[in-house]
Amino acid sequence: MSTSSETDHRPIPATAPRSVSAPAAERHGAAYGAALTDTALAEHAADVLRLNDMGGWTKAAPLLYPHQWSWDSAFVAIGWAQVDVRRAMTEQQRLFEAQWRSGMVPQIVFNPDAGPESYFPDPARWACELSPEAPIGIAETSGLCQPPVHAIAVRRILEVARELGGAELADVRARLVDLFPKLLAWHRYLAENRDPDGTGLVTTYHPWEGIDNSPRWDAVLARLEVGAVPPYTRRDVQHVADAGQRPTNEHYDRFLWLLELLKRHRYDDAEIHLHYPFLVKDVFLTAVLVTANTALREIAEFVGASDEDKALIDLWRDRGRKGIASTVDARSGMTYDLDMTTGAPIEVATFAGMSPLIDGGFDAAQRATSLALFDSPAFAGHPDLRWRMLPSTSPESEVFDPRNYWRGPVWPIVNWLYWQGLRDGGDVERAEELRTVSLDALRTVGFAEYFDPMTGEPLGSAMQSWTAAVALDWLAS
Ligand code: 9WN
Repeated sequence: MSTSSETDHRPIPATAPRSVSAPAAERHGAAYGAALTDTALAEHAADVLRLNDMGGWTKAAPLLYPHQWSWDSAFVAIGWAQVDVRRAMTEQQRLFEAQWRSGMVPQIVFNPDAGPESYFPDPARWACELSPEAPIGIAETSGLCQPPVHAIAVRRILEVARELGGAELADVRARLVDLFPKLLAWHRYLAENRDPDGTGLVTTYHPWEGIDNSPRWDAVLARLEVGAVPPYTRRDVQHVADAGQRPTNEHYDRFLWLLELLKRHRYDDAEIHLHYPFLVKDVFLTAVLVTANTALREIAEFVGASDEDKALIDLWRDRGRKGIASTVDARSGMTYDLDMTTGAPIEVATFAGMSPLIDGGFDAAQRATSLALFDSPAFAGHPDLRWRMLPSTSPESEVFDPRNYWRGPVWPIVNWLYWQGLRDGGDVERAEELRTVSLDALRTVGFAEYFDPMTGEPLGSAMQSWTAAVALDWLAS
């Protein structure tokens, strides 16, 4: 498999040798081929993980993302579990070495060998040493976090280890005893520091906390009064075929202005909640935390955690479910984020609107409403979609843009989370259909970061680790 270009989404036929160079004309929209066998697809996916493997941790993508990203790393561990279960555990342990004292697991753990030009913003711009909570001397990180997929990943690792038994299971068990308190501290950070009023809803501070240029943030970003942002050079646009697949410069200025404000508050959660202009109760982040708590509860049982810890996890999970229920819009049935500055719901039709489907334990009637929306023409049931998968923004929305990042393209990892929630909630047939079409899509699109929902054109980075990882898990499930 060539590593020459991250925009090189060229096909790999079932019989192709690993290193081939393809003409530029083949780069986009080309098919791996529906005929690719499951074994060959799994082999190619494992190759992507090996290609991005930095020895104990995995780059999110070869060039665009040369560091360890938090939720990428969790998905990556889910993929590694199918290749090497011990390596999967190491992935999560390495990430948690960079955990902040507050419990926060940082969005990015920087590779000290990659150099300041490898990605922007770099550690100097983040200046995390301003916070007494940062892991100074241990790792250089960013000062934000991302959705807590980690306990979900660890539960999956445990499942695989249980199937393997023997030395593998013993190894995973020993390492889990060490990791469990760190996972608990991470969930405590989200449940307390990111929800000081105990609403059950997690506050997000920045688009970089996962869903970068989603139209969910447009109104909040638009009303920011952007002050002096120190000069910067974007690196991201150098690694994609065209800048139209990435956030605009206007958005980048706003992202960086928010970063300046976070630094002024020394990344202090209490101060941020009082004085900062981007505070959104995030339904997607919250729903992921709910299902991560469901997973953590199972892990707690396995490691023999105290009754007190188990009760705490139950409390966080139940509070999260209630929080999500409070965001359901009576008219549309969608769950909407809450803009804490105005107190108003953010009524934009994105994948986050069906968040009750992400955890199997949400109220059955609400799940039915969410599933009907999921399959409606507003989302996966839109007649022009190439595959019946969930696009990041509704194709019926006026802001839908099928090639721009989180404003329309399909993200396989998001579909993986919905697939898991459908399965766990008992919508087994729908889950199975989603798994099958997702694999069909990946056979054709390859392991692109995201793709055009209508044409299937691969977009963003090629050889994106987490896309390969979910393919491996879907193949094994
Ligand atoms: C900023 C690594 C990350 C993902 C995010 C995705 C994108 C980064 C960027 O890539 O964000 O974190 O530079 O655009 O939006 O979800 O974790 O894959």
